[in-house]
Amino acid sequence: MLYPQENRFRTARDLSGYWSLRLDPKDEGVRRAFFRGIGAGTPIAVPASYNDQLEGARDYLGPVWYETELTPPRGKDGDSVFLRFGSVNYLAEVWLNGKRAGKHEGGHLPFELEITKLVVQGKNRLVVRVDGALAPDRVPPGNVPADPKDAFGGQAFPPASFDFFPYAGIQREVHCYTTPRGRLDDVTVVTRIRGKTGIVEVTASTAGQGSVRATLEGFGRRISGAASLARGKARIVLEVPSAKLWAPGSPHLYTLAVERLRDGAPEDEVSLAVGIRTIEVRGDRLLLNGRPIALRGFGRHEDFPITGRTLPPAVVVRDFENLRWIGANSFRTTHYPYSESMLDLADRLGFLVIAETPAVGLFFKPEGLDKRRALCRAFTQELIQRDKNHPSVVMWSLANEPHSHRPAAAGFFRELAKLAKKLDPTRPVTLVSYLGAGEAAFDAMDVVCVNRYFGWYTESGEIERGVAKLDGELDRIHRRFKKPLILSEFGADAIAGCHADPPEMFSEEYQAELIERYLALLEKKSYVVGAHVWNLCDFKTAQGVMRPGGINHKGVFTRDRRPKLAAHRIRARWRGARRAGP
Ligand code: ADA
Repeated sequence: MLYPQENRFRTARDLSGYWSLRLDPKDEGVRRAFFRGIGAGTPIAVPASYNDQLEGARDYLGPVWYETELTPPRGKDGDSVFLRFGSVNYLAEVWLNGKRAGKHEGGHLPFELEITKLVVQGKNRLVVRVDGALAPDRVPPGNVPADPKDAFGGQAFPPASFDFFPYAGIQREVHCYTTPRGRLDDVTVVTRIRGKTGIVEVTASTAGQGSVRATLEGFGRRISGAASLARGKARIVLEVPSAKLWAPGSPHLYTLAVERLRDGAPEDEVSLAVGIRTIEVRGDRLLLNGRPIALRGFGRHEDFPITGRTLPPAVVVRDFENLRWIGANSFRTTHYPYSESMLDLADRLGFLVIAETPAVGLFFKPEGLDKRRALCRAFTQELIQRDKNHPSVVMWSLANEPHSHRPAAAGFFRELAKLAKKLDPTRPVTLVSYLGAGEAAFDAMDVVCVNRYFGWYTESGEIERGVAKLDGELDRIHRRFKKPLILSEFGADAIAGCHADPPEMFSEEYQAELIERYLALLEKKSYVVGAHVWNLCDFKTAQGVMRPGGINHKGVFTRDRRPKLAAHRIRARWRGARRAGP
């Protein structure tokens, strides 16, 4: 899905700012026609979760009503006008001037609604109803009755089946934008390498007759090609001699301009950044541009005080600065797609991203399973459609820690892996499991990702015993699946400022010692292609006996981005001895 852009054919307006909000605890807003105007509302910042902005709204998960005034950008006669929401969590229904524009289910992924026939020049009233409720047939699920076999339900408030706060609201930018009559609907870029030549294959989709021209510029080169449209598509292959490849440390980006032509005259144009790189699995290795690569990095959250699930740009910049400082080259978008601007920066700065769907805490009891399956297919499709052109995205993660004990799980993920590879045959697919050798779904994956907390949740207080247990188990998992393995989560809670010598649980020393011992073990495993510490930063969770102050303290940085002892020790390791290993 193309991000809104402004050029000679297109206009876009960002609707960020102060909207009005009204809680609707009795769910009477539709009956009282709030969609014609919500009446008495309170100022609310968009984009941002609403939970921490308003007194008394923290644990309220909807429905809420948003309202703002929209003056559309001035396009040309015959243009189409769209509304695009970067993310609304969880269910959004949209009205313009009292008329229904559409709806979308699922947070963290964009959706757009055409409003050409609803919008007027001048002032329009935009109203959005948001329902952030937790439910067993949603993805991610919540309000799931506790059942040790299926879900760690019941012990958190709000009752999420996942370990992060269920922030809700309009959490990413909203744009109103226009496209010309003969608009480009989509562009897909695939890159290959032949010797020193980069191959950039551009596929453009658009309706009607005519042709498409693609022009790639960068590093003193300007290479152009064109192709006629056939059945709504045009495919152009550009060859780049002595190409500057994209990789961490040298994230070379070209600029691609794609024009839609009719009788030789341009009618529409979009531009995007292109990184020439390849990613593939070969035996036990993960190869970037044909060379073994190891992922050093973190699981994270889009999480910050007051703004909730929305990271202010300055915090995004700070997080990348901290990732560079510590010597990381990678992160996983745990446990949901991150913002497009975050991935644009990962492209520019050279980070390897495992892009994950919002499927966390999935369980496979028959009730609601068909709905969860349909949502997982939709979200996988929406994720790949949104992020397929980012060179930084090197792998798709279909889920985090599904409760795969039930037989239905393996088939569920086999189908999902097939869908992902059909949509994007160029990237490896993975699943992140806590089952390990018992995760039958790994048979359908290209890479095996495992989360392990030996020495924390089990072997508590005994790092040595935990590491020894991990040593044997990783080998067992590799013997079973014979695929590259990423330890996608490991770590320990450390309350910043809590110190103990000898180390003891919840002290910074214990966290640092455990992480260092894990990293030392992973360096010895030739089939380990990645180490992602859990977590880059402390983050907000639901309330529960394991989360003091409603915070998960496994960050190696605090929630306000200050380094703990573990951050310094990891930095010494990752920046001290540069090697291929994680
Ligand atoms: C799991 C889960 C994380 C977090 C972590 C922890 O691996 O994937 O989201 O909950 O455990 O801190 O216990």
